Amino acid sequence: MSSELGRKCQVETRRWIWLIAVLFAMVVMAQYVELPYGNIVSYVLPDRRPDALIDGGSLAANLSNYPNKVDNWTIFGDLNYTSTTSENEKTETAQISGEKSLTQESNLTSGSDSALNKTSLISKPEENIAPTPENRVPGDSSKSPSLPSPLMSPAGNNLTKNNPVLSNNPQIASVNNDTLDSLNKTDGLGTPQSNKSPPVKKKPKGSQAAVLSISDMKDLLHENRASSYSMEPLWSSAVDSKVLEAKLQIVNAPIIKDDPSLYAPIYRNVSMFRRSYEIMEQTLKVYVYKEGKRPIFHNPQPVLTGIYASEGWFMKLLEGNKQYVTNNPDEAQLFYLPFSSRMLEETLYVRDSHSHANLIKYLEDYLDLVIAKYPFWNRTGGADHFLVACHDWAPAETRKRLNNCTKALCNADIKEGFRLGKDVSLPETIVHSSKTLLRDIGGKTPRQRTTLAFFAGQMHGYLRPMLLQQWQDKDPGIKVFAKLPKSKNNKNYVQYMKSSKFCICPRGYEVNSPRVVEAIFFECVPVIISDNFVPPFFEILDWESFAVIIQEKDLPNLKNILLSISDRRYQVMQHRVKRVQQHFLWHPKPVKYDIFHMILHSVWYNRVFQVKSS
Ligand SMILES: *[C@@H]1O[C@H](CO)[C@@H](O)[C@H](O)[C@H]1NC(C)=O
Ligand SMILES: *[C@@H]1O[C@H](CO)[C@@H](O)[C@H](O)[C@H]1NC(C)=O
Ligand SMILES: *[C@@H]1O[C@H](CO)[C@@H](O)[C@H](O)[C@H]1NC(C)=O
Ligand SMILES: *[C@@H]1O[C@H](CO)[C@@H](O)[C@H](O)[C@H]1NC(C)=O
Ligand SMILES: *[C@@H]1O[C@H](CO)[C@@H](O)[C@H](O)[C@H]1NC(C)=O
Ligand SMILES: *[C@@H]1O[C@H](CO)[C@@H](O)[C@H](O)[C@H]1NC(C)=O
Ligand SMILES: *[C@@H]1O[C@H](CO)[C@@H](O)[C@H](O)[C@H]1NC(C)=O
Ligand SMILES: *[C@@H]1O[C@H](CO)[C@@H](O)[C@H](O)[C@H]1NC(C)=O
Ligand SMILES: *[C@@H]1O[C@H](CO)[C@@H](O)[C@H](O)[C@H]1NC(C)=O
Ligand SMILES: *[C@@H]1O[C@H](CO)[C@@H](O)[C@H](O)[C@H]1NC(C)=O
Ligand SMILES: CC(=O)N[C@H]1CO[C@H](CO)[C@@H](O)[C@@H]1O
Repeated sequence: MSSELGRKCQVETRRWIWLIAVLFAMVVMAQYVELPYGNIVSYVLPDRRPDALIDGGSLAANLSNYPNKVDNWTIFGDLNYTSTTSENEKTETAQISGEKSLTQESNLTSGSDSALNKTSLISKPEENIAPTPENRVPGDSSKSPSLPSPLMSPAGNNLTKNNPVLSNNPQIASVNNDTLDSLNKTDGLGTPQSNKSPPVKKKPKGSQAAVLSISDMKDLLHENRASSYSMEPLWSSAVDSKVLEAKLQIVNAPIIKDDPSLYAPIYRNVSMFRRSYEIMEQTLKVYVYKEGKRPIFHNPQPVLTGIYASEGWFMKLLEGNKQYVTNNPDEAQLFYLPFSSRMLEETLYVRDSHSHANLIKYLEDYLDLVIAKYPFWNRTGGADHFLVACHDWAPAETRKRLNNCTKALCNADIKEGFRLGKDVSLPETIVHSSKTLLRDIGGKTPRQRTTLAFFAGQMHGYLRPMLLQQWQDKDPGIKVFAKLPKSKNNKNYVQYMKSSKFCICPRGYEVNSPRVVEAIFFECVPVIISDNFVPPFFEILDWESFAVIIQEKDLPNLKNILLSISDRRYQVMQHRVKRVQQHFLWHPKPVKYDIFHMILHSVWYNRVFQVKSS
């Protein structure tokens, strides 16, 4: 009897030793494989060698700080996710009992379960099909894959190193600290990150290194505002004092209590937004350079439909605008470079050349022309100039000589050099027909929305295959498809968007996706899964109040995260989605607060806050 027990014990002990050995090996492996990632850390924290990763103790010691950096609605992958709510939310939901506690919690040990599941799922062989025109779901982007180019450093590292926002910012450093912590968190549980490799699809190295939460982005926005990018104008102009005056008025905006057309909870600061918008209406003048040849310049027509429609519609509506456009550049606060990044690609890209050097050259020649002919760029170093570009390549195409101007970009990726407080996250909108811009708008009431979460689209990038592997046919509430059955007018897709509670917007090849706006269009709460993506109109809208933002690594927890949102909270969010919708709609003739005005406003707003008050 006792000997049997002893034998059992022995077996048990051996099993344990074996297990520990395996765990140890996995941890070592993990660190080995993650070493390249250490580089990015060493750039940011020069005194921390990559192998500091192995010395996890001191890092782990500050795990307790980690939740503080976690944003209210940015979820860091613990089952014990508890939402916090904003001030507004508190009053809105005051009458609701049973709403989750308002404190932020992150159960650091509870991750093991999900992490293990993640591991087993990721190590499955890739089983996804390359996108073909046939399996393209309308409502999906038909983007060209990323170009390998010297400009687009495949490792985020160099970008981080060279990016003034990233490299000089203590905020980022602390994010890196956090990331190290979270790495240890997973490793400590014997769940090797190394199982991430081979990744399902090429995932940029170091992409986990500095994932900015929404609250990190907010901090960065404020810091960047405090330390303006722009130089002193070479000589002063009458418009400078106007812009400065606008800034003072916005900062000292009267508090508005109720404006029926602006629902306060969805804005960062509704008073400032309204004041800024009013002053824009009263004073903003934009000069549109007349130079530039078609079809790349002054040619919105071909870009009014499809996934790049934002740049086409903006160009069309601005060039046709009487209120804001001036023919007198001396009275302009802003200068628009009227090109289409879509037409640039269409016209000049040599198929399979994998180079866009000629595209960049074309834009820079244009800039040289404008610089030589007019004094305006030189006066501010380009700080009062802007461009609006929706193509994936636009950040890379404008990273050198055009860098000083404000860029409104669909591909609003911090890692691609997007500068909070200077650049504008341009909503990517998909337009099927320029005649029926608002067709099918709206959706079911919260109660009628029977599907928990929905996604359909091509397997662009590394994340969507993971989404499908993890959630396809796994759960009746989560409907994810690579391909929906064909239907007239895309009816199936639209029906799902209208009758799902949450619409999943995972990144594609790049961070942006037309789904974010689509979800809002169909009054479905967007679930953004795209690390370092800056959501549209970030400087104005409080995204966490109406959208769910999940880090890519938390994909395995998707369902738990969504289920942790109470019915009441869901209703609040869905109502806000409806209220924010007006800002994302195109109209053949622009209307107040619509997407055209919001784009212009964000460019204006950033310009105003860039001006130095000397
Ligand atoms: C952890 O952070 C706290 C405050 O943020 C700091 O005082 C402490 O020294 C840190 N611990 C370690 C081990 O660095
Ligand atoms: C979540 O946290 C609560 C305490 O706040 C604890 O009782 C519960 O067991 C945790 N759940 C999980 C899954 O970790
Ligand atoms: C959550 O939001 C509230 C109000 O916006 C803010 O006071 C609080 O600091 C936030 N908490 C975290 C952890 O970011
Ligand atoms: C964390 O989760 C574990 C089990 O998953 C549970 O035992 C523990 O109580 C939780 N801790 C907190 C603080 O929620
Ligand atoms: C992990 O997988 C097991 C079984 O495969 C399942 O019971 C468990 O709920 C999963 N955990 C999570 C967080 O998905
Ligand atoms: C990093 O940036 C520097 C300076 O811009 C450049 O010379 C170098 O080639 C880049 N390295 C990589 C690996 O991209
Ligand atoms: C990172 O965290 C450590 C403690 O874990 C702290 O000593 C160090 O100052 C932090 N680094 C930065 C850049 O915040
Ligand atoms: C909004 O901005 C105004 C003007 O700067 C300020 O007085 C007010 O306190 C801000 N409101 C919030 C909620 O931050
Ligand atoms: C602007 O500056 C550039 C370089 O300093 C110079 O070549 C150009 O002539 C200037 N433009 C004007 C209109 O003076
Ligand atoms: C960009 O701005 C800086 C000052 O902020 C200025 O020195 C530089 O000449 C500008 N570049 C161009 C191409 O105008
Ligand atoms: C690999 C590693 O550094 N693991 C550490 C992670 O953090 C725990 C404490 O939470 C340490 O005990 C581990 O050594």
